Amino acid sequence: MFTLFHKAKSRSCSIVWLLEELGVPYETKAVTIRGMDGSGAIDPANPHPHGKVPALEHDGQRVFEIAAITAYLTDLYPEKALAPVPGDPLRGEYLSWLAYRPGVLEPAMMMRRLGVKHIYGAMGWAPAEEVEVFLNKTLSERAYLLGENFSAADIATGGAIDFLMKFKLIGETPMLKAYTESLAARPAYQKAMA
Ligand SMILES: N[C@@H](CCC(=O)N[C@@H](CS)C(=O)NCC(=O)O)C(=O)O
Repeated sequence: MFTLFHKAKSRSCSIVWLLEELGVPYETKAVTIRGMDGSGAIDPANPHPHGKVPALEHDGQRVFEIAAITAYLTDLYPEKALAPVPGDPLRGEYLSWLAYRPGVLEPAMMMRRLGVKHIYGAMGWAPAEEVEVFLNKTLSERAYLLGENFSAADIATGGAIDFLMKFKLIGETPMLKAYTESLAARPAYQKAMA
């Protein structure tokens, strides 16, 4: 059994969506998180070291960070075909897209919103406009991040594009809109967001 430490309308919805796509049994434990103004405190019931969501417990293991949880779960269920297995020619691309969300996409968009000047070489991500060009070009060439088939990369990083667009943190283009609409049409997405 998986226990997901979760908060509605937060990033942990990505993992609810993934668990629904996998169709495996899980339970959610609602936790509280600190507010954007710094109010509140780390919920002691949450195993995440910084009191964030999502965090997952499974067989005595603690897994935190969406990218890590996504890789952990898809590795456990290769037969669900939501991710290329080690040795598959798309494996490297898959892992790259998992890392892209927290390592490039989110910081680039957040820093732009906060008005922080991009510093090449110092910052570990590309400027927001360059990230937008790359994502639009990628999705003009293929239906999903890995090609013509949906994968868990579309949940982790595609889900972030969806989330960033809702909050107007990333430019809405016909390409990104069509892509996120195709994700939102999935029954597992709808169940998770409800
Ligand atoms: N890098 C983390 C981000 C997790 C995260 O920041 N979650 C937010 C909710 S959307 C949170 O828990 N915020 C509370 C806090 O920062 O204390 C991941 O990808 O899992």
